[in-house]
Amino acid sequence: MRVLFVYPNLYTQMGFNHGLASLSAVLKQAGHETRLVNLNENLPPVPTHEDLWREIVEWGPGAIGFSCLTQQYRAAVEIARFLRRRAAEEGRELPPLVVGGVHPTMVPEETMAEGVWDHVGVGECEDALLALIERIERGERPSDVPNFLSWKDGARPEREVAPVASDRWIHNKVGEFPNLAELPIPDYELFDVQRITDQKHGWFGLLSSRGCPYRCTYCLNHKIVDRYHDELERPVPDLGFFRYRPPAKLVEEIQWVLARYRGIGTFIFDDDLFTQSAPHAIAIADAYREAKIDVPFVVNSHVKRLDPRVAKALGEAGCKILKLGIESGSPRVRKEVLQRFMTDTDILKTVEAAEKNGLHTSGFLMVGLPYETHEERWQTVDLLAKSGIGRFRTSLFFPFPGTESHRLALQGGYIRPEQELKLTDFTESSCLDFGSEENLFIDKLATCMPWFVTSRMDRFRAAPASARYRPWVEQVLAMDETEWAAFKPTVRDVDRELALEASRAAELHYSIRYNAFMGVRSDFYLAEEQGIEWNTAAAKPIPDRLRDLALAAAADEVC
Ligand code: B12
Ligand code: SF4
Repeated sequence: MRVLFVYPNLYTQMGFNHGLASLSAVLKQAGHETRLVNLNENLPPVPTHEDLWREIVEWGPGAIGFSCLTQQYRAAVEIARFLRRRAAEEGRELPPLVVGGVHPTMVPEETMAEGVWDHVGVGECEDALLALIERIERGERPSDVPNFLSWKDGARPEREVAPVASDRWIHNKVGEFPNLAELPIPDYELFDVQRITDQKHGWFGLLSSRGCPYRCTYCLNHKIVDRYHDELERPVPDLGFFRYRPPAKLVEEIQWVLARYRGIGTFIFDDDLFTQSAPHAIAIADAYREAKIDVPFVVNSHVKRLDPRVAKALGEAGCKILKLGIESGSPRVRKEVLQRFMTDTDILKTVEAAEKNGLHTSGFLMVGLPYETHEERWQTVDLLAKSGIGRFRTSLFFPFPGTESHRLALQGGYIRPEQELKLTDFTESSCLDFGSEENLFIDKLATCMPWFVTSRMDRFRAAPASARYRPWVEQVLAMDETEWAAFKPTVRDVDRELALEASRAAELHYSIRYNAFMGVRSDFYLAEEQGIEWNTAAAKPIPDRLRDLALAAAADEVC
């Protein structure tokens, strides 16, 4: 049967979607045909709703599958409503509309109550979607396929129904997690991967494992585990949540990818927690090195899960960046609000251990957390300054529906509902309200975090750049709302100037690089700008390295 996927990936990062690629590979392996309509403004021309309708009429799929995260969900509903209207106008029968992905998984009842979907997929759906498609192909209107919420007897209502009206649909239990050792290579060809890779300057996402043992309140994993635990009626360790692709299969996939696409400069392992199992991480790193894959890579790690042997194996295999969730510098907030049980010492030691092995460290931060005091926000700045981390990515906290953090934020009265619905991207503004003064401070902090951190580095070690950045931070802090609104658009230009002056003076600092929310340590970005391997440069002490780099930068300017 023909299955048309729709990825309403609007107003967000462009890209590839591992879930859709995996679903498509499984369907194709079973003899079905798939196509994708990928909606992203970075991949113009963006197909219009009419284009999508034409594709449906001309290609004649037997089912249409939407995949969405939360911020893409409203766009998906709008498209689905359009298709229903269009089909009615032309008197055509619309194939079943199926939706899956993170958002439907988190709030399946709400999604079903929308009244627009025929089937709502929950959790990992490789086996489930195949089963559903085969039943639809046989002319059935199934309502008993695991992982799906489906209308009783296929009787979808004409309009939205209250979520409590669940007597109208069947909420089937989830099936087992798919076995990654048996899944085919993801269907990269579903996407225009070459174009995406070119646009992403050679960054290419891979997945070597699924699952994570932690229960951070802002992440989907606690909800997934609870659902599988309740519905499969097994203790959590027996659910088999953490799975990985066998190293040989992964290497085969990487070699296929390298032979097929040009210009791949860095692989990003998108696994939730690449270093979770030391034997797995070492086996992958060793297989990567032994296969002589000459492409640097990036992994997600965890402050409590970086075995020294893993750090060493990763460094030797060509790992360039090791990402760590830090989120808040306040141990209280980490514990009570985020359920991240780690001390400041754990964070400092892991950063140090990684950098010692030539791994550039990258920290995820969330600014504007509920229940965080003003002083605790400054603790984040100080922890970063103290750690000397390689880079950090600052996001404004956004509580995703269905997570514990959403419940907490709601309970504390922090959420502005109209903002929550409006936001398509949480890098630009927050949907939480802390009062106008604190909201202003949070915006300044999120925008100028590299300046804040640089200005406090001399609290922990000799750091001449702190004196250079401090007056700017003071100036920013003194601005009222109007002054800040006028100054904010100039921040990146000012940052360039400041960074240039600090580099000329060989002063270690953080600068806004790559995008508006990334602060990068100067020894790394200067090495990169000059085509010097940071890993090699890292062998020298930082002051020597900076002097070399500043000299080289000055020479470049003269030329
Ligand atoms: C890799 C990743 C990325 C990658 C690639 C994103 C992608 N779309 O694939 C990049 C770096 C680009 C990225 C960016 C972002 N991400 Co991200 N990302 C992840 C991560 C770590 C893994 C996703 C993954 O590949 N999982 C494995 C695959 C196999 O699972 P899957 O995609 O969910 O698909 C399965 C099911 O959902 C289902 N399914 C999926 N589609 C469909 C369709 C149908 C019809 C059916 C039946 C089933 C179905 O079956 C699939 C196969 O098992 C997740 C965390 C996680 N564990 O999921 C966060 C996560 C998805 N990201 C998240 C966020 C917030 C973002 C950003 C908004 C961050 C930002 N501020 O920019 C952007 C959004 C970009 C975008 N539009 O995708 C959140 C989403 C939360 C939410 N409620 O929406 C997550 C869940 C992390 C979290 N905080 O909990 N991300
Ligand atoms: S460690 Fe990362 S992936 Fe695991 S639950 Fe926490 S946020 Fe999610």
